[in-house]
Amino acid sequence: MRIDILTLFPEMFEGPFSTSILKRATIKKLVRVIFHNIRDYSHDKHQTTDDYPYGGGAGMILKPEPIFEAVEAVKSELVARDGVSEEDASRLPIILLTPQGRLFSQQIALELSKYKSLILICGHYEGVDERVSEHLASDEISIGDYVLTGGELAAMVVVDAVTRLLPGVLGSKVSPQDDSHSSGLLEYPQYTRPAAYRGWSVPEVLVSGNHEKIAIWRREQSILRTFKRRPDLLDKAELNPEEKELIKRLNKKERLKE
Ligand code: 6GU
Repeated sequence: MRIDILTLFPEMFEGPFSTSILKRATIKKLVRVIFHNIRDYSHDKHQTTDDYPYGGGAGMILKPEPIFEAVEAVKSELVARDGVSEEDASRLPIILLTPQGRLFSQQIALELSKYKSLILICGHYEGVDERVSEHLASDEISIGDYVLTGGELAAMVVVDAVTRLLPGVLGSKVSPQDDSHSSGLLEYPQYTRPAAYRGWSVPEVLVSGNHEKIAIWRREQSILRTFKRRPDLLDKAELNPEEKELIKRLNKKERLKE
C-alpha cells in the first residue's frame, strides 16, 4: 500500500514511522509512506499557507490552493510513476483529518486497508477552507472527541491501525482477528511467565493445556469484560444466542443490584 501524507509538519512523523512495526513494514515493502510539505505548493515568496477567516474570528485558516495542488500533484505522480490508472486515481480515498470527521474505528481501518493507495490531508491551525472538504476530500476522519493542534497525530494513528492489518505486517502466526474491537468485543486478559508473581497466579485454565476450555474461557472473558467496561459495544457485537442470553442475565443481575 502507498500512503501519501500532506502536512505542514513532516518532521513530526519521523519517530513513529522509523521504529517498530511501521519500520519493518516499510523495509518489507508492504507499505510506502510519502510525505508532501503543503508549504512546497504555496504560491508566494513567503510560502503562505494560511490566511484570516472571512467574517472574522480567532485563528488562521489553511488556504485551499496549496492543498488542491498538492493532491493533484500526488495523483499525477501515481498515474505517471506508479502505474495507477486515471480511473483508479480518481477513486482513491482522499481523507481529511479533522475533528469534524466520522469517528475512526477498527471497522474503518479494515475498510481503508483494502485500498492500494490513500491520500491523507492533515489540517492545522483553526481549520481548513471548507472547499477542501466540499470539493477535494472523499472522506473526513476524526480519531476521537477531543481537539488536537493538528491532524498529524491523527494521521499517525490511522496509518498505524491500517498498516498492521496489511497481510504480512504482523508475524504470520498472529492474526489481528483476536484484537480488541475486531469482533466488536474487547480482548480477553493475557498472561505470560512467571505462573505466579508476587502471589498473583495466572488463571488455572490457561496452564491446563486444554485448548477447548481455554477458548471457551477467553470468549467468556471477552464478553464479561466488554459488559463491564464498554457495554455500549455489545449492541453491535457478534454474539451467538447463548451469549445473548448471558448478556440478558447479566443485565438483570445489574438491575437487581440497584
Ligand atoms: Cl483528525 N484533528 C484534530 N485537529 N483534532 C482531532 C482529530 C483530528 N481527531 C480528534 N481530534
